[in-house]
Amino acid sequence: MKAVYSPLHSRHDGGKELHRGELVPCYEMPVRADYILSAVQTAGLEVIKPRPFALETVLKVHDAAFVTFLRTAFDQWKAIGKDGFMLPSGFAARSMRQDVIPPGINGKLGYYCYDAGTPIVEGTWDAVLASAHCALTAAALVADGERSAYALCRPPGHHAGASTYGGYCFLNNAAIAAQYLRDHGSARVVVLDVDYHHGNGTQDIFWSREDVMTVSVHGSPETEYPFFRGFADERGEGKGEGFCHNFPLPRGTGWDEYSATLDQALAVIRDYAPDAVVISLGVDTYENDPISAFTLGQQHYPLIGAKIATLGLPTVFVQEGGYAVADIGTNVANVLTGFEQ
Ligand code: SP5
Ligand code: ZN
Repeated sequence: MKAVYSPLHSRHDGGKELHRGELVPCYEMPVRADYILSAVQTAGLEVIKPRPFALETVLKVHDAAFVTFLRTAFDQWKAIGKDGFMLPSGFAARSMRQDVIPPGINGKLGYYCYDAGTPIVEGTWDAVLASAHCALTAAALVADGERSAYALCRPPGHHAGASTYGGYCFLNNAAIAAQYLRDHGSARVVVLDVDYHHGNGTQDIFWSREDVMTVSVHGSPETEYPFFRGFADERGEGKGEGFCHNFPLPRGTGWDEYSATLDQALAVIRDYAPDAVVISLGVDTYENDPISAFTLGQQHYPLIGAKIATLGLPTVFVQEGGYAVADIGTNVANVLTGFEQ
């Protein structure tokens, strides 16, 4: 399997996130990608650079004004004399108007962003676009006939909606990859999200669609981020009704329950009979993850890969979360080698 990697990811660095009432260095840090790169090279994957793609590939799933905001946000920040990192200081919550896009940068931040953990720095857009291009390149490899490909995306993407960002995510790399597969020969695509956190952005993007099913196994939003999405009764809407499946699990979930739930998710996918699958691959389900509460061990990640392989489908792996940095590379590589065996 090929791995797609861009060193531009490191341009997204230097921000802080609000965590339990304190501004702390971001858990989503550049060294994550360094560990993953090293581990997938050791595992024998061939590492290639992303190809460039037209911005239209991104605009198929994201709102144009939102993408313009992401591209120009830091310039607007500098124009008001600021530097460093950008976080919003007010949100369009219930009872606030949703139809007004504020002209100023501080208002815009609160309009498009939904948490205080996802700073933008000067190099963020360069990294975000390169990350999307990694996902698109992996999707193109699979659309052109490879059995599978791995996109080493950083920043991650699955919390980014059509016109919203948060959860360390800006553009939804997995959704962009799924849409690319739809446009290049796959009539039905599934995004299976095994990150610890619910893939609310991916769900949002495909909520009303029957041609892309979203399936997510994650920590219950009753206690876990993103708190307001990811419940089992969310099933999609309109034409998309019945094409969204959520499997929330309680804190403390270990391999036995996780594995049985993943089997249920895979059964739903088999029933749908897609032409291809995109895996939102987070390894924050790991027992030593600093912000998560499942108890999977290193030995379980090859088993996840092997289970995904039983679908027998063209598969695009897209990197999402995982914050136990010393072990993140091993855990990711273990999923990929477990898939290939
Ligand atoms: C891509 C991804 O994995 N994004 C995760 C974003 C999570 N951000 C908020 C984390 C809040 C963690 N709170 C820890 C307290 C646990 N009780
Ligand atoms: Zn996560």
